[in-house]
Amino acid sequence: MATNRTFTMVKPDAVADGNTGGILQMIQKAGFKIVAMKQTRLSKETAGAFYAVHKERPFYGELVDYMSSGPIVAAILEKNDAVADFRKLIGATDPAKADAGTIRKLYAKSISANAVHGSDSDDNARIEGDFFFSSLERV
Ligand code: IDP
Ligand code: MG
Repeated sequence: MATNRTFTMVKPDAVADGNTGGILQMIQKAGFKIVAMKQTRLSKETAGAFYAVHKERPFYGELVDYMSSGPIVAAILEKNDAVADFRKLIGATDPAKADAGTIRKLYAKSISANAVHGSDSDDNARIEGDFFFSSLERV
């Protein structure tokens, strides 16, 4: 089914390295419109809540520490087939397995510090967008 919104974050390593602009340019050139965007910083508590679905995974503690280690840029994106097309644009979780031309191939450092987040379903895109943005913060 064609759906039109997804949620992304530029993760702390990519923001710290000055890659926010390059990543946003790739996103816009791929045809995604920015519906909402802000730079903010997650606490351990908010990072833990955002990634609660991964609570039982062995890397959860590392993930929470990493995602609260510095500023992130959060955004809601709009495009036909937004969730699936954005997953294609970012590439595999592990940058060593990401296709050439994907954001993670270009900017990710490791399977943990992998430059960007992308929602994995329409339901999660809505939940994740609502986690960061009020209706007043969207166009
Ligand atoms: P995704 O971001 O490609 O959807 P998920 O499996 O949902 O990947 O994992 C969420 C995040 O957790 C990843 O983006 C990455 O930052 C981190 N992560 C995933 N697998 C590992 C791992 O094996 N070691 C360390 N961190 C991981
Ligand atoms: Mg995921």
